[in-house]
Amino acid sequence: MKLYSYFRSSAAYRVRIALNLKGLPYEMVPVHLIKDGGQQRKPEFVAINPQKRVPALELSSGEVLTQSLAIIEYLNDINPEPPLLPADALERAKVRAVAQMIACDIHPLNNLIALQYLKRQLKHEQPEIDAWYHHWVIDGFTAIEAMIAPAPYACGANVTLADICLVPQVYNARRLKVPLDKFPKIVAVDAACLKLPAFDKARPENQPDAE
Ligand SMILES: N[C@@H](CCC(=O)N[C@@H](CS)C(=O)NCC(=O)O)C(=O)O
Repeated sequence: MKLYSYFRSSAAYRVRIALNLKGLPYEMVPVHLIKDGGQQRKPEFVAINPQKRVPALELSSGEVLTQSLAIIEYLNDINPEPPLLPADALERAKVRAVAQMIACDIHPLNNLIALQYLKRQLKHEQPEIDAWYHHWVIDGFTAIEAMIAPAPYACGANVTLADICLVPQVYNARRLKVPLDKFPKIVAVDAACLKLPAFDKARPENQPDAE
């Protein structure tokens, strides 16, 4: 399999964690989201993912999957061990809720393309953009903090899709200097996850394209 990735992309980071947890080997194809006006906009990459975003996962069949949550659920379906979602339907819905709070509610407001639009098209100043970023992370993290009980992972004793989404979002928040002191549970889950080799190996700074 080939993973089209960018070291700082939190959506690609999620898929790297899942591939590592499943012990699946993959070839990394870096797509630099800034250099050359964004390599995701080059025709070669648009042919792979018309949405011009990473991650994209090319399977050995040549089929390409996009959208980190869809990719991770596919990997979980075809390689059930270790499970990334609980067997119980109620618990599974709770895990998906945390994952979607990050992937659907926080991340889209804060990802590169949204921040670039605020700056380039809407002409906002950097302090306003930083305030926007902080606002949506704090808003989302406040809700997640109330919903999780580290044990030691976000939804219990096993790593789930919730942790896979949370750790990259915490990385992102730290990089943009969001204060995390009001989120001790989130910080504890992040620390527990990063002790695992699958998470550690997926860290942005451990990627071949890291700068
Ligand atoms: N919902 C998508 C989000 C993918 C996404 O937005 N990726 C960002 C990087 S984290 C990207 O490629 N952005 C391209 C750009 O900013 O031009 C997923 O979960 O895969």
